[in-house]
Amino acid sequence: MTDLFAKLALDPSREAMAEGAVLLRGFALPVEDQILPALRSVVAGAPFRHMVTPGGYTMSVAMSNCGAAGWVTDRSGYRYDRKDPETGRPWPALPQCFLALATAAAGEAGYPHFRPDACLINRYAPGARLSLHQDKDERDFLQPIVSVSLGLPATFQFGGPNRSDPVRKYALRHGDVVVWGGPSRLFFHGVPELKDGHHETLGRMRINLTFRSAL
Ligand SMILES: O=C(O)CCC(=O)C(=O)O
Ligand SMILES: [Mn+2]
Repeated sequence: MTDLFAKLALDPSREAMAEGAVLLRGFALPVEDQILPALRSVVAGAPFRHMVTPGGYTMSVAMSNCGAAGWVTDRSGYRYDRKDPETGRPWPALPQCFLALATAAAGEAGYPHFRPDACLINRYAPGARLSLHQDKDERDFLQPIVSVSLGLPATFQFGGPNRSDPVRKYALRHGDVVVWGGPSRLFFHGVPELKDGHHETLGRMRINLTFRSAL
């Protein structure tokens, strides 16, 4: 048992998902009053849009970004771009409370040196989904991914290094944070179709923030 696994065994709000991957239940709840207004101001400057994959498929998840770089896709490929292609302007800065939440979650999961420079913001309406994929457009795979769930609950599928590996399913709720890095940094993951429902603060949607060290 690694030190991290030993520590997790003592705390019921922490679930080990794989080596290097941990689910921190409710970790964002104490700061949701800061996160939600900051999110509103980010998306006022960089509105949600449905991007197109290189294969020509329009994604069901609407996306925006903040930070020094943003993840984008279009017919020419997937990449990080310092400018929002919709506005031609730099993405809104990473709010201080986003940075504090992401670095605290990473520290809790055993990655004390994580300094994200990109935050992809996903908005799922009922029926939206994100098929199984790896996060592999970042430059430094030694840095983890920190993923914050807000609003409607979702199922998170977390597999292994190959697309065909079996997936485990986790019910992610408002305020949950998943961190994966180290041996599981490139593990396949995805979100099947969001079920309809109503969340008391966000209504009929799920928002996910994923923090990356991209540049
Ligand atoms: O919405 C989620 O929980 C996962 C999002 C994700 O995997 C991504 O944005 O790359
Ligand atoms: Mn991903």
